[in-house]
Amino acid sequence: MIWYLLTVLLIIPLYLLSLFCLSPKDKKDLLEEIKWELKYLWLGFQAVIDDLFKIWKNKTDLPRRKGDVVVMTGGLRGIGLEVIRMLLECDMIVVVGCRDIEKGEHFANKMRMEGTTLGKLDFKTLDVSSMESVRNFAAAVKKDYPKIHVLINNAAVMYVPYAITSEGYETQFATNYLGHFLLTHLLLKQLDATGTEDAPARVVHISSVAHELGGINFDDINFEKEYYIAYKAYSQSKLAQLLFGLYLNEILKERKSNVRSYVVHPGIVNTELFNNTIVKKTSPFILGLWFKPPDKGAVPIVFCAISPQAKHLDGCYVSNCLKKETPVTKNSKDLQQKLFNFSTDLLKIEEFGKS
Ligand SMILES: NC(=O)c1ccc[n+]([C@@H]2O[C@H](COP(=O)([O-])OP(=O)(O)OC[C@H]3O[C@@H](n4cnc5c(N)ncnc54)[C@H](OP(=O)(O)O)[C@@H]3O)[C@@H](O)[C@H]2O)c1
Ligand SMILES: *[C@@H]1O[C@H](CO)[C@@H](O)[C@H](O)[C@H]1NC(C)=O
Ligand SMILES: *[C@@H]1O[C@H](CO)[C@@H](O)[C@H](O)[C@H]1NC(C)=O
Ligand SMILES: CC(=O)N[C@H]1CO[C@H](CO)[C@@H](O)[C@@H]1O
Repeated sequence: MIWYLLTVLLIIPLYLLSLFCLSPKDKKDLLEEIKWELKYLWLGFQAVIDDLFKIWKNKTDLPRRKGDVVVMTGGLRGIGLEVIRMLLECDMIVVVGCRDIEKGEHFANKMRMEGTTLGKLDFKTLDVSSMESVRNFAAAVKKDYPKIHVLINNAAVMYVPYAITSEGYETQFATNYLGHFLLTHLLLKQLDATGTEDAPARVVHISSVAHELGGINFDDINFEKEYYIAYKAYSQSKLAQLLFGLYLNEILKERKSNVRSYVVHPGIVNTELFNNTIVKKTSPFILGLWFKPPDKGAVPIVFCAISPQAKHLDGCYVSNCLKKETPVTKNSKDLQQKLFNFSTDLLKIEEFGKS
């Protein structure tokens, strides 16, 4: 804790020093960046404390679901890897969309050697930041699996340097949100055909507390005009996921569909997602000391994906396996609809879920 504060105190003078050697515009941009850095440090601090008090709520049952199919994006490290392990314990078929299939096979062998014998793993190529790759992945999944019980939108990048994908989207927006929006659209029919009234199929979106700092930059979604602050773009992408997750559940209920949508904050978890943060660069041991280990981060995700006890949490934002209210969950109907319309327009989707 002391170290955390010391790190923050160290960073500030460093920033102030660099302020002296900049032009007025650069100064303004840097000040804005510092503001975001501090906002994140404060939010992260609060979230770590929240986890410390509530981690005992980390329960999930692991019901036998022999042969049921889960599709998940990203999962060869961090939280996703632990989610896979738990789903295999339930004897499920886990279809993982990842960029490096060989790495997948390697992990599969390792997991088998470590004693996970149940279930089945299937790796398929997916770069979720590319809409073309998402379409190919969805087609390959549908071909092999007419039934899909759960979709987990897990893959993400955080605080990456500014880059625009070949299709013209800012990387964090494309990876964390838009690719998953499209994937959900493309697999919804399968999910719908699989779910029943008693046991609806589930879509689980992994959002983050970071959504609390975000806004949706509709006029400049890719930060082409505005100065790019990686923190701001990450918040935007995680807010977008939350808004979509909440709205999707409303549409599904309206359509009397047998699919339900959940949004999860896994906690502040020690993974490589933090590679680009100042805390990890300056004092990595803080992560090991204070952050949740990945297997604990996986619990609320698995809970929302398969636990009968989570049934009533559809359409909620879930943290430490509990429903959590934030300003966004309380009051964002218009924003949800605006983003939904914006996204379907962007991707030229005529009717969501009908493909
Ligand atoms: N860690 C936390 O404290 C925290 C807090 C709140 C929310 N979350 C959320 O939890 C989820 C899991 O994060 P994590 O902490 O486990 O992160 P992580 O260890 O960095 O794992 C991210 C995963 O996403 C995959 N991925 C990234 N870009 C991809 C792309 N373009 N196409 C396909 N896969 C891609 C990575 O695969 P590669 O091996 O191919 O890179 C990796 O498997 C994320 O949605 C994150 O936003 C985490
Ligand atoms: C994160 O950092 C570790 C240690 O420096 C490195 O081994 C790993 O490849 C990095 N991962 C990512 C995704 O940048
Ligand atoms: C979104 O689109 C629907 C249908 O086209 C329309 O009725 C609604 O007013 C739009 N909402 C917003 C906030 O743009
Ligand atoms: C499912 C799971 O991981 N449960 C763990 C929750 O935390 C308690 C206390 O740390 C552990 O004993 C449980 O195994």
